[in-house]
This record gives sequence, C-alpha cells and structure tokens, in this order.
Amino acid sequence: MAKPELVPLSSYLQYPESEMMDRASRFYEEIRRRRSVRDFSDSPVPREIIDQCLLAAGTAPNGANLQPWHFAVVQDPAVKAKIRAAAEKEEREFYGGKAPQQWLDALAPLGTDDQKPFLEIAPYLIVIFAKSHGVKPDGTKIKHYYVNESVGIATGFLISALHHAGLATLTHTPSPMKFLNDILGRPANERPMVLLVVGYPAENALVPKITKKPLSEITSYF
Ligand code: IYR
Repeated sequence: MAKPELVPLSSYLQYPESEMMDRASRFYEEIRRRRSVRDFSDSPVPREIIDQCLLAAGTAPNGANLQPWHFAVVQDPAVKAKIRAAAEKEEREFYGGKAPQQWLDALAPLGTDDQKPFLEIAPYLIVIFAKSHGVKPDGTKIKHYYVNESVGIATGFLISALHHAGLATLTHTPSPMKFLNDILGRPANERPMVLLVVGYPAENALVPKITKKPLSEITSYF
C-alpha cells in the first residue's frame, strides 16, 4: 500500500473558552430559527448562492472520502411541473389509504396534505441522490461505504448552509421517489434521498406550532 500523503492541519482555528461559549450559543440561536417552510415565494435566487451552499455540502465527512452523493438542481418550470405531478400522484396514494392511520395521526400537527404547490412555486428544487456505488471510467464498480450516513450529513450541511445564507428550505420526501431518476435522467446506482425545496418564504408564510425536546430528554452524559 502506498504511504498516504499527510499535510499539516492548517485550517483549524482555536478560540478562547469564553469565545467558544459565545460562538456555540450564537450558532444555536441561528440554527433554532430555521423552520421547515411550505409557503414559498416565487422570487428568484441567484444561482451563485446555491452553488456556494452546495460547495459547503460537499465538504461533509463521509465514508472513505468517496463522496457518494449527487445534487440535481432543478430550476426549469417544465421539469418542476413534472416533479409536482409525479409527487402529488404518490402523495394522493399516501394520504388516500396507503399510509397507516398511526402515521397520519403523527403527521396531523403539521397540517400536510397531498397538495404540493411549492414544488412549482419555489425557485429551486435540489434532489439529493445517494450513490450506492461509483463507476470507474472503464466501467468497473467502486464500492461505497456508509452511504446513508454520508448523504445524511451532507444534507444537514446543505440545509444549514442555505439557512445561514438566508434561504428557507423544506425536506420533502414523497415515497417512493424513484420517479425522480426518470424525470432527471439519473442512473440506477443513484437513489433519491431528499427533495429539498429552496427559496424565500412567502410573505405571510405560516408554520406549525411545534416545539423541540429539551436537552435533558435528548441527551445523557456518562
Ligand atoms: N411525504 C408526505 C408525508 C410526510 C411524512 C413525514 I415522516 C413528514 O415529516 C411530513 C410529511 C408529505 O410530504 O406530505
């Protein structure tokens, strides 16, 4: 095995403890403002902002640095219309009998239904695909590791970056989502994980009145 090339960690920044506490609480105040938005404005967003956020997503830690993701960015109204039609077809089945009552009861506080107009209104839909394996130029397969974990982390980075930039997002997961491969012409080794709706919130956007669990409920120290 060839010796790996190691370079000094030159990007790390250490802060005094008091500053760390300040930064940690400011980040919490920043990220806790993020809400999943379903009422979007059709105001355009410069593509350069999306590109910067995708660059941030691409820095996520991941299995063996094989970066098993692909981000398909949809702006074209005709493609959005196709995605909306296919997603609403799945959602009609979901809400109209496929979903067990227990699931519908769990969703009730969110007030969601089978209508997804935001899929056409928002300026961007970003479909995050997980690549189950890579393909070398000669066609042989490259095994990927921790694909779900890696793509989940990258998606978290992307959502945080978009929020930090001042954009609203919705993680939308029509199920099944295989129709996205067909509409976007993505290969069979790519599985759509999340359809991220991105844009400005509508002026009078409403969000569900929900709360987050307290620290004591989500953590334990040993
Ligand atoms: N995909 C459906 C249902 C849905 C499921 C979960 I879990 C949510 O947190 C929200 C919605 C829809 O988008 O309406």
